[in-house]
Amino acid sequence: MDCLFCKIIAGEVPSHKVYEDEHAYAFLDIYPTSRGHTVVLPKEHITSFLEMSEEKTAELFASVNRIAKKVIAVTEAPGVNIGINNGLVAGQTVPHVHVHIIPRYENDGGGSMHTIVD
Ligand code: DGP
Repeated sequence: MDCLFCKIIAGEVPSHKVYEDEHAYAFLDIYPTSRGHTVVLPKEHITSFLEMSEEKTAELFASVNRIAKKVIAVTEAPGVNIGINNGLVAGQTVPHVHVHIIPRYENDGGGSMHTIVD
């Protein structure tokens, strides 16, 4: 499988790993939107969030919840965006489902996630 994120999980491509469990793997985004920007992936290769079962989704988001709490504890960010770019037109650049955890800081210049569709 020629998938960048599968290669990261396998250790064939280096990453700054921040978390790993049975179902999920997380690392720092190479192009961070903010300090502590983390990406969480299911270990099993799947391209679209919309193809995931409720069970797999629950497993992934249990890990996202755990990781987000740790990221916020470490960064002391007062807020966080948690989201998925699903599909090319939505900005998904890597075809392996991944959840962004983006710590947010006072006056960091970013808008809210719905700014784009308002
Ligand atoms: P998205 O645009 O939602 O598909 O986000 C993909 C993210 O993955 C993007 O913010 C940059 C990050 N990324 C892409 N390639 C690499 C890589 O090789 N290493 C790391 N750490 N992050 C990567």
